[in-house]
Amino acid sequence: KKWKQLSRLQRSVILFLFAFLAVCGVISYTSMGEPWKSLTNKSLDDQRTEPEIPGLKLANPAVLPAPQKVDANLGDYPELSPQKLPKPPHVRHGPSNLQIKPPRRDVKLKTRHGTSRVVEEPVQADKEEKTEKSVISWRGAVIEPDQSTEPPSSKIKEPEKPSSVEDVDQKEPVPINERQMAVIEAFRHAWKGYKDFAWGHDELKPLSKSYSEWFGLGLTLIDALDTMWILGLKEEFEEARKWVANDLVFDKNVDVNLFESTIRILGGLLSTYHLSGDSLFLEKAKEIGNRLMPAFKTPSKIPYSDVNIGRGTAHPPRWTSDSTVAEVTSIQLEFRELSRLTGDEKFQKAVDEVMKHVHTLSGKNDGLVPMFINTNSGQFTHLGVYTLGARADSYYEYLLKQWIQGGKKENELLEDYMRAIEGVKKHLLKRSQPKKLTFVGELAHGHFSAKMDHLVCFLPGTLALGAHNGLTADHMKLAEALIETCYQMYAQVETGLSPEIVHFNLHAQKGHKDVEIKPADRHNLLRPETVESLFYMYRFTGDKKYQDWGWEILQNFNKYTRVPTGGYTSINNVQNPSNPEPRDKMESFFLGETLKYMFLLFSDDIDLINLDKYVFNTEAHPLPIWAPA
Ligand code: DMJ
Repeated sequence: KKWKQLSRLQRSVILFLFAFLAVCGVISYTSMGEPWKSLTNKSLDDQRTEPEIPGLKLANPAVLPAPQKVDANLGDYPELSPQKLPKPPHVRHGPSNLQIKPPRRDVKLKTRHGTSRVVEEPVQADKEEKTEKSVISWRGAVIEPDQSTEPPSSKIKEPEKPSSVEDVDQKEPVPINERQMAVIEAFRHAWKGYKDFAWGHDELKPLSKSYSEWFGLGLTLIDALDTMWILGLKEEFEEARKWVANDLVFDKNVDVNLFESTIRILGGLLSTYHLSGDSLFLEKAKEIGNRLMPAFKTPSKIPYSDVNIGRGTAHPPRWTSDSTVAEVTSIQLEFRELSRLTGDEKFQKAVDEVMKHVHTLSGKNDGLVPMFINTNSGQFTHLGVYTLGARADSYYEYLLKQWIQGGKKENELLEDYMRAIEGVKKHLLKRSQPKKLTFVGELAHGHFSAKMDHLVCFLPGTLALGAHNGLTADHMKLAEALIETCYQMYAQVETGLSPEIVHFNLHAQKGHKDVEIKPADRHNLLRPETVESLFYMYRFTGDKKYQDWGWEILQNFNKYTRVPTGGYTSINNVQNPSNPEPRDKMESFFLGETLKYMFLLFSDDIDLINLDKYVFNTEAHPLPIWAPA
């Protein structure tokens, strides 16, 4: 009625005003940008992490979901208002955008006398990166929020429990010290040799200035990726990353060992993906993971030792249908993590089946396992021989570490681990003369042998890790005794470097040390196990003697294994300081493990690979722990 009473002019003015307001509204809506868009169903769907392999869903809801974008799960958290939306995740496009945080501008060196001085930093700092808030960083490494292993819900609903983002961002970076600088220097020297004479090949031969191939997959380069990341070697990392992007080809008619390629290549790619957040490494990890799967096509589901990654065929060694027990039971951390990341359950299923089967097998001796298992029958073979050394070692290590990786829920793994350590105490532990060193020997058909491989020196670290995770304090006591023994395997030898195998004296004899070395065993391959255990012992006790022991070992590596033109070499004779007989080979684990553990041992930063967030695979590649304990 009123509208009709208005004049024509008044009606036109009112209509014009309405039209004007409507146009303004549309403009202001569209100019709100991404935060608004992300509230629409369409854009939410776009941002949701797609399964990496089409059509496949998460393997197992009990495990942590694959990393998701921070704003991907709004549907699960309806209480979130648009204003609370986190910043969109950082987008990576390639090498120039790699989210590497260099350690710092100035590296303060704490001298052993407590004074400090400033030296040139090992890598260039990047101004832009300093302001990037979406990046979680710890010294020398970065995790994007979408890489965090905590489910988004715990970050949102329990603000009192700091996430790894807050943990790290609020802390002052811990300066690199002199000993860590020495490790960086050693790494660079080793890398120089590899780069100059073996680039893209498996191993450096530093004396002949050439290389050797094992699988033809750039083994040293891949094994060293995460070490470079942790040491803050940005330029070297980027160069290696380019090689992975452009030259790493798995479609090759080549036989690879399932265990070695899993722990070094798959493990190295997965950990580098976690540290750098660069999806290139996950893509490559998926590819090698898929290419290794034919190994599990056996009558017993116990995998064959060898796979042709180009042809997709697998087979046991020529002379037997057996596989090595440590090999088939030390690929689980990697394949389980690959399932979690891809959502493809086949990887985890295959390796879990092996563990379940081994759990039920007869032929164990108080939890100790034989060294071989048949791929046809699925039964242990060569019964009656028990060692914590070659062919069995990492079976024990992975029992504990899988239990930790899975959030300490898989009781069978823990049971098998606890039983095995009781078996070690009952059958394999003895004391030497004259120093009464506790050592782990071997048992062959009821006969004890006082032989201990250097490989066994992983055990003190593993025992300490178990004790840190709530297992009996006895394990820590044993770890302390055993690491002393492993150190003596270096200290009692002329070069200060351990041989591959020692025999302990059980009876005191005049002029004899605890450690005896047979001519066939006096080589040193630059192995990591003692340094690895020193790292765990220092992390958990803070006792500086462990750092000092590691420092002695590094100096002896420099003295007897360093090749002036670049690289380090295995040696044939640790008992001859005037001629240790260089072997002309630098194993990939020297860069992948030995130098990495050295660097971590000398660090006082517990967030530099926090052991409550990461578990190291047996090749020193850190993988995330799935759920908080
Ligand atoms: C590495 O490949 C791994 O540590 C494995 O578990 C044992 N052998 C070497 C290092 O000695």
